[in-house]
Amino acid sequence: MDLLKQKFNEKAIALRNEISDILKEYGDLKVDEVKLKQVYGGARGIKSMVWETSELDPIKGIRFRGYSIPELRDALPKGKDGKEPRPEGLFWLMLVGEIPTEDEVDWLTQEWIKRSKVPEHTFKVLDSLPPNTHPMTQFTVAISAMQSESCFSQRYDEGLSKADFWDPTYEDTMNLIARLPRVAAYIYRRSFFNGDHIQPDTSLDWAGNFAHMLGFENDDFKNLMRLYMVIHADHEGGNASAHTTHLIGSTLSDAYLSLAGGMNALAGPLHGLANQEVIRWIFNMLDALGTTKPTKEEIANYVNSTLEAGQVIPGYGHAVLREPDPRFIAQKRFAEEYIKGDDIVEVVWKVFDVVPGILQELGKVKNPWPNVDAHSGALLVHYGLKEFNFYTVLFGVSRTLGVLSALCWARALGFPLERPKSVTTTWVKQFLAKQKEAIVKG
Ligand code: HAX
Repeated sequence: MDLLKQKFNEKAIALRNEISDILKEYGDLKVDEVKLKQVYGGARGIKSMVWETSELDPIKGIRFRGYSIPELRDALPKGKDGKEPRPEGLFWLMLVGEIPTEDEVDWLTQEWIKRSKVPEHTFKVLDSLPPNTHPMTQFTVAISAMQSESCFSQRYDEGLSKADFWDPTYEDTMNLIARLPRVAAYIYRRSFFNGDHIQPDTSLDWAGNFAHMLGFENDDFKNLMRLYMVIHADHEGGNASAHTTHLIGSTLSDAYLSLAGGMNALAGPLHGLANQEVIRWIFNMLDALGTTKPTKEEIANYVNSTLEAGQVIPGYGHAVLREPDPRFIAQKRFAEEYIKGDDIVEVVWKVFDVVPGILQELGKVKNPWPNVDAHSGALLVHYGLKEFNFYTVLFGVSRTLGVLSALCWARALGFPLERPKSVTTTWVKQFLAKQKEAIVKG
């Protein structure tokens, strides 16, 4: 058993015992109350699942095992030039709750290289799709196609004890993460470069090699990929891609099928696809205004016309956050350090000055601030990655780190099938009638 797997198993056994004791003593304690507006309102804020790898605070934003993004940037082992954190380190942290050493991260890079061979039929399946198929569709098709390699599914068929569910889930997780950069790069090159594919460079780290296979050799772009893969990796359990992966996983679908479902959720414009929508919206605005340097007044007019057309401003708002997203701030910091003065980045910052005030004035938007997707496109465009409909695939590769480490935990802790209760509006009316009756009776 490899060191990471062994560490994970030890931590999991300890936590499983702790949870069992907690539930024995406190299992009947109430942790939440559910209001009718939450029942109709997308279950916002209802505490109803456990997610060990990260936690989201409305004000402070995301914490990965207690570490904020700036703290991670300091604490995690870095890429070649020592600037941006390597996603391998974040995966280690999410999985076992410890900041890894440089050697441990190097080991993980090597381990993923060893596991990175994508089954040949995956490419054939991809090649059978029209090249203009949306890259997210190609991505989920490829993940599903690789399911034929699932260790969990194979061992379950052979007869697997519940106590061992975590073991092949760990193997599936490691294999998937190792292979997805190649799959994503293959989709990119077939969709936009006539299938002129680039072979992996095994001397590079996971994110550096991903950048290389996409066709970007610039060291700063490799740094961007390291940062991008870190900040998009996890956002606690309730977001749509995480929750979908978790829900599907709870049926004991393997990591491939669970992840494919999660990625389909990520492909919605209110979630991960917003990164494509933001940059499109910005370029449409610049086209409409006929300038690459719009004034704040011009931006405000365009924002109002989008709202008047009954559309949302992509990249703004969040179901949980109530302050600017630290992932937006991390990308702003990157832009300030690496590419200050870029026209599109300047536009993103001006939009940031203008949009919150307008959304606040609408009076209904709970969070007028930018989210992660408001900035990412401008950085990618700067380095020449201008195929907007590929952006969510980058998000997806990163998000896999979080949702699959969480799936390992769900298996190790023996979480049951997820099955919340639904009600009908008839039930709601009867419930209200009984409440009124009770009030009248006094
Ligand atoms: N522009 C215009 N109106 C907005 C808005 C925005 N950016 N954000 C919220 N609103 C509106 C909602 O549409 C809703 O209007 P109605 O009552 O008329 O339906 C109202 O404000 C209240 O919504 P909310 O409670 O503030 O927000 P929700 O929790 O319901 O939704 C969303 C959160 C992220 C879906 C929402 O803010 C949105 O649509 N934003 C734009 C799309 C986007 O950027 N999505 C990416 C989010 C981050 C993410 O998951 N990345 O992957």
